[in-house]
Amino acid sequence: MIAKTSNITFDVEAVRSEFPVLDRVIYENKPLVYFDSAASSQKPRIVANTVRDYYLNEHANIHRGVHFLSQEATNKYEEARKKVRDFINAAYDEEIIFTSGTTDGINLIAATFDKVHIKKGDEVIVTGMEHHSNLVPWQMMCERSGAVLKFVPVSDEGELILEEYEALLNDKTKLVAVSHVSNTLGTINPVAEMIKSAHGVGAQVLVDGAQSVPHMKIDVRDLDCDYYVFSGHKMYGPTGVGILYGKKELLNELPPYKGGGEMIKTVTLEKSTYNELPHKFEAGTPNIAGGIGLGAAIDFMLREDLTDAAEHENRVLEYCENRLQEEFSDIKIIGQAKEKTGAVSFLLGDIHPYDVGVLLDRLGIAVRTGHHCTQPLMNRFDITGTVRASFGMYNTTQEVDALIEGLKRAEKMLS
Ligand code: 7TS
Repeated sequence: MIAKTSNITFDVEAVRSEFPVLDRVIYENKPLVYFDSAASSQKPRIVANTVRDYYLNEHANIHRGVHFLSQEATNKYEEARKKVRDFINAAYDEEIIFTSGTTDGINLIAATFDKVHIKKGDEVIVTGMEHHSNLVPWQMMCERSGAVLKFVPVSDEGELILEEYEALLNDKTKLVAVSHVSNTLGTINPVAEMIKSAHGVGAQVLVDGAQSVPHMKIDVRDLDCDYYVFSGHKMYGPTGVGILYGKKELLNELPPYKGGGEMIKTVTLEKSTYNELPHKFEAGTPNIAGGIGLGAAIDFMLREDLTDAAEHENRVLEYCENRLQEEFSDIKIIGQAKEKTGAVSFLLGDIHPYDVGVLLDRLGIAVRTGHHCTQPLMNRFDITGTVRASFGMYNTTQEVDALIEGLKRAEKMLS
């Protein structure tokens, strides 16, 4: 099927044909419907083949070898860094730090930032909708440094209350950490505006882009964010690799995170001096295959017009929300923000989300249930969990129809 809405042409069947797993039939005769891309997306052939070819034909350790294979692998890894740089429109290669994922990138900043920027009584702002990965590291940093953690509240619609955010900002605010897109609600936060306000009081901003990079074009220079973190595995790439973008002058101010090979310039028994960016933050042998595979994931994404792909995904999301509301009198959608992408969270009557998830699974439909690593957000809405359907560019409205039929069965059996 070629989806045509307004003037977009997006060939979802051609995209799907790149993902062999989507052809699977499970539990005897149930075609797999994969609605769990917010947890991890599926992988297209080009990514799997690139990783396989690397291991079978190209592997050697990088950056330190004089021999052919090492140089070839180094070139491929560094080419991937440039692809990431261009993909998010960073200015310099050395602003792109390979990490093991979003969690690792946030921990890198949280483990080093206080050493140069925080004194007792300073303030750090996070929001009430953060993934635990963008909350717990800041709690740890504040505990260690004596900084005070402040929270931007979330409205009933699932949006950040921006007046309250503005009121929290003051000259003690040193850092703001905010997700670009909520993994639970799908809310797109107005991060450009929030960054501008934070800079107004001299604070730096880290944006958690785990759920935005798969769904929208990111321009870190346009956003003017200080740090931007994301994971390869949520954007059609391999697991175990991610990116920390940071402004060069700010990364230069931070001390190293991990000590070891690669991150040093000179070492004596007593003391070491440290390498330049990006190597200063890349101690040890990295996930070479992951980095090169992430480059292939970017190639895959750029084959599509990303605006068209996003429009297709948003059409599937909107269709899903509309059908949920039309077909079920007792449905509660958690998160009704004006700007959303990627995911819809809901509750069906008083049926436990876990029971809905198990029944849908038996019908071949993969959704996620529970608190989605956002327990404070669950407390905010006075619930213990939701059912979440999340989307990639390979999902279709026909798959949403299968979800709706599955939910009807669940309602009949479980209410
Ligand atoms: N931040 C956000 C907004 C996320 O959605 C996730 C993962 C992370 C950080 C952590 O990413 P990682 O790659 O380091 O693990 N989110 C989810 C999810 O929604 N379901 O499973 C993982």
